[in-house]
Amino acid sequence: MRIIRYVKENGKQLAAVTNENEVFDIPYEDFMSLIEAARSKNKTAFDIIKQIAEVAEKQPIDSLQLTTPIDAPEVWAAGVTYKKSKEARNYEATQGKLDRDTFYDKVYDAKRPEIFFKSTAARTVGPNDPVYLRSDSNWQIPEPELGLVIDRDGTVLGYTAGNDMSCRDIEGENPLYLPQAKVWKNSCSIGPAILLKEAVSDPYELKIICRIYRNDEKVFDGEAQVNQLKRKLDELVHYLVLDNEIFDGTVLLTGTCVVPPNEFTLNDNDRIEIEIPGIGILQNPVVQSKTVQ
Ligand code: DO4
Ligand code: MG
Repeated sequence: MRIIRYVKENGKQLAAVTNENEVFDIPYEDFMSLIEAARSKNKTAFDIIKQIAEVAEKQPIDSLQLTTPIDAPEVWAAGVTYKKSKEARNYEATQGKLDRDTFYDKVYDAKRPEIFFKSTAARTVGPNDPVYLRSDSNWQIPEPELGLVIDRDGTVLGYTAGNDMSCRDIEGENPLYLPQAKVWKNSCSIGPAILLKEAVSDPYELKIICRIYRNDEKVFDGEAQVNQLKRKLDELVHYLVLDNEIFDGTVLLTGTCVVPPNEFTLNDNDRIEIEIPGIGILQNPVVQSKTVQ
């Protein structure tokens, strides 16, 4: 069972999706209200939804205008958590020479993971919203990642898909440019749904698939599995919350393991699909920032 939000004439409506892709409204304002209601009844969110499902009127998901499944107050991201990401970063940092060890090799093996601030609710977009390209970068890619939805204590409440849009040239020029390589308007998307933690027996079995289309032709297709992660998900959450103040509904992106070929860069009008089976397909068109009015 997964939770979505869609736009209704009178505002945003929280809803649940059955395994048959049928949607029914649930009477909570947002995802955290559902969690709080479950906690106050000593139940899981999954139990509450199952009960509502028995009597609820259902509609097909296709006709709905989806939005972010949660207004995540902050999105944080872990980096260099997969070998594939380390290799791609080494290519950037050595201008393709791969002739020396870098700080990416060090962080991949270090006890402390890389965790950085990625986005705020205002910068984060949902399904079908455009993600923007920076106007001062010529090498940009989507980073398809598993997102953990956590509460203020770091308890994992569910899983979503996320896109950590990245500028490989800016990051490769100087690691101190990381915030500029990672954070700008519409540089992060999440969705289309939150898969409840109780519905997932082993998150390491989740697959992450990324497809990129240009003029309706597929120009990239890649896939990986969360079990290729170098670290444990709990370890990433531990370092995020340690001596930090984290808010209910924060999303932690857990790093990328699907990287397009080094010669690839996103173009205006491309379309990105990030699929995590069980969560759904997060689709976003790509728009060049300077064309945005
Ligand atoms: O070191 C820079 C960021 C790495 C990252 O975003 C990732 O591995 O997903
Ligand atoms: Mg990333």
